[in-house]
Amino acid sequence: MTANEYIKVRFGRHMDQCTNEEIYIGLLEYVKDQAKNKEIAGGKKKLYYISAEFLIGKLLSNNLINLGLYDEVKAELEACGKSLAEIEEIEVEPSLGNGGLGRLAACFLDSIATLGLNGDGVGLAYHMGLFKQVFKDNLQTEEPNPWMSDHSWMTKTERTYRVDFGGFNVTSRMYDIDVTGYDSVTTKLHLFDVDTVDESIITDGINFDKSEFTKNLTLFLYPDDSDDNGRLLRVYQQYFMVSNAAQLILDEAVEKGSNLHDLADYAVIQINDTHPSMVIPELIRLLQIRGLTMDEAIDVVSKCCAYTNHTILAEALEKWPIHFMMKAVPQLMPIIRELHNRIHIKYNNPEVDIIKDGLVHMAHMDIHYGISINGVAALHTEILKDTELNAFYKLYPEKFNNKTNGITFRRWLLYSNPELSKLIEELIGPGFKKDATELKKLEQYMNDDAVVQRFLDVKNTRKTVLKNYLAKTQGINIDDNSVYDIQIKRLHEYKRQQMNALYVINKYFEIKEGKKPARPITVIFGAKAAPAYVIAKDIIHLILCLSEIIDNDPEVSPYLKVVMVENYNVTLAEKLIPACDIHEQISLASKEASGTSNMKFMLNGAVAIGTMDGANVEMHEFVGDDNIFIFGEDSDTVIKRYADGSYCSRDYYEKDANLKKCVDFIVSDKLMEVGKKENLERLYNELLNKDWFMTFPDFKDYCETKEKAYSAYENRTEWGRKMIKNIANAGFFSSDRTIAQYNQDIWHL
Ligand code: 26Q
Repeated sequence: MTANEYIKVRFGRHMDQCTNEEIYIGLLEYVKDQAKNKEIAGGKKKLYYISAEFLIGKLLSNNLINLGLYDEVKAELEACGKSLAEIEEIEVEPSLGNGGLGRLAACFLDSIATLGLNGDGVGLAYHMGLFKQVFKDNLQTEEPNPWMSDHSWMTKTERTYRVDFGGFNVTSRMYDIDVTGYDSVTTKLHLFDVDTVDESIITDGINFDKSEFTKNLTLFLYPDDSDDNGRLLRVYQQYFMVSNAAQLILDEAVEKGSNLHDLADYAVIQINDTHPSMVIPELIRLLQIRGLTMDEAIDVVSKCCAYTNHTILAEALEKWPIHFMMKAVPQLMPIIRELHNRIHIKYNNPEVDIIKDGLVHMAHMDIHYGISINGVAALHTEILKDTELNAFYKLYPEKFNNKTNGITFRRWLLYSNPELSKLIEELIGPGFKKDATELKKLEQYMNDDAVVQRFLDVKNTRKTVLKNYLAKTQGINIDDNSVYDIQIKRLHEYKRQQMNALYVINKYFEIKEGKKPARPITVIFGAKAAPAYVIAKDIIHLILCLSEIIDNDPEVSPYLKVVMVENYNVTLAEKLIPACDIHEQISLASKEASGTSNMKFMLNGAVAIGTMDGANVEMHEFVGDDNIFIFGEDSDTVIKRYADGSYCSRDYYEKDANLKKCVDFIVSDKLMEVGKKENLERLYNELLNKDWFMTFPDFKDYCETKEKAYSAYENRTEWGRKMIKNIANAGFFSSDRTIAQYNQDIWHL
């Protein structure tokens, strides 16, 4: 049955007689039906990828592509005067993640299904997801972001579990989303929820009544990227997630014939950062209830669990106070104490203890009682081994391994950039869609100027698409003849959006002084700040103020524009990335575990300006000095500087007149006209007295390197060659490669 026929049966009317809403609902149900008919991945052993976040993005087009229905449905729509793009606008993007970690989990599910592996995702069905960002008076405000409706990708299942907390219990229900592999089998994303969640307890913005956990358990995703505010609710959420996961895992294993002593033959669990770490004591607890001794249960669980670390920021490594645990999940504490005691006696080394100073160190538990610990880029894994987790590396060198992150090319090339996909296919055939390393064949065209021009043309097309999209959706007007310089990621000091803002100020002064750029520059930011992260919100404020000042200055605005897109999310990323010329990957070396937007930009023919951090290091290795703009101090220098405590931002400020001028501008009269004194002064003082992420030492090099990049951009053909070099070498960063490595080294499915 075609989509059109399906819709006719469903609504009694032909597609061209239906509203866009009806067509969307019809297509959603059609696709769900088609997915149901696909083979489900099978096998004795199953992977459970447990994650507090799955930033899946919109699913309609993604599923149509993966099911091989995209062209057909697009044509059917066009035949009745509709475009898939307008139907897609009806779909609401679920915001079930903060950023990189959540989007990675979504890319991984796509690759697991595509590679035909028997693996499911397990997480939570947050009703409001992460907050929706709204700008008011140049400040970020937060609003709830509901996404569930009667017609959604989630299907209610009959599976329910009882989850016990200190003093009360809840009944959960499992909802499933089909994960369609590309021309392959399907797997599942299981999201757990409770029926008692009450959306009416939200008061203003994203504030809500914190007193009744039965009402707020899955209401919101904890809106925090690596700033640990240690909230009790998060412990409740995490336990709810892992208790459901553990019950599901044991039930499915038993259904397949496990006697539970052999659980490791039936299940392997990937713990996505420490958020699901309580699955270890919970499984031990449940196995004891089902008849195993403590010794046996610990032994079984220790063979099933693997942990991925996504950060080296010490403040983001979860450590829960014992009194939190005693309140929320008292039944786990005796088990955690037992796990701790065994380690304490065995190693007699406080550095590797699980319980210290009244805190439970979740990562320590994962490392002692798991089969694997992996970092997410080569440099990151080396830093974990050498410094952050060195004491553990000495105990278990064989457990440590690297799995450099990847992205799904289905969403980030085939769907987001059909023009580029088409050009690539014309040049090297369709093989790259299944084997990303085939992109390497594009290098043969680097000296063919006519082909190079076609890559430049595709970029121009996408720049115009973005221009129109921003005009339509956000009322922002940009010049598609300008160079698009883009930084999109969570707002965090270590990612250094503030350094990019200082560069904007530097450029503003240059233009004022008569030094005009060869071509207008559009600097685009997209970032949400955690609501409680004061300085991050001040940085957003600075960027929005700069945008206003420059827009209203006729001397500067023809040459420079600053844009901060509102409510940056997956849907916006899909528009921004294909249109980008230069992408900013400017974290302080050693701080960004990997980064994944860097890979998406590379694949779409943008050139990076970046530090030797995270996966940038590997990108640089692939493309060489001529095709990426590297600057700044390296991670060894930075790590040493932290160790000896020698950094003093004020020294740099006083010695570098240009830097001083840019920093002082933050608290100038000009800024105060459009901004808030309190916010701007706080940011200024933070930079001057602390600058914990060392923007000042890198600032001069950053400015000079940006000038080099802008000037290289003017040699259009040479730039086109750089674009091709980047696209041709992006194959390694396919999540299909990453997942194949997880399977080979850890999961053994
Ligand atoms: C921790 C404690 C309490 C509350 C919240 C949190 C919390 C929430 C989200 C801690 C961390 C996160 C998210 C981290 C994250 O997204 N890390 C990113 O992971 C990507 C995928 O591996 C990497 O590419 C990025 O470098 C890394 O920053």
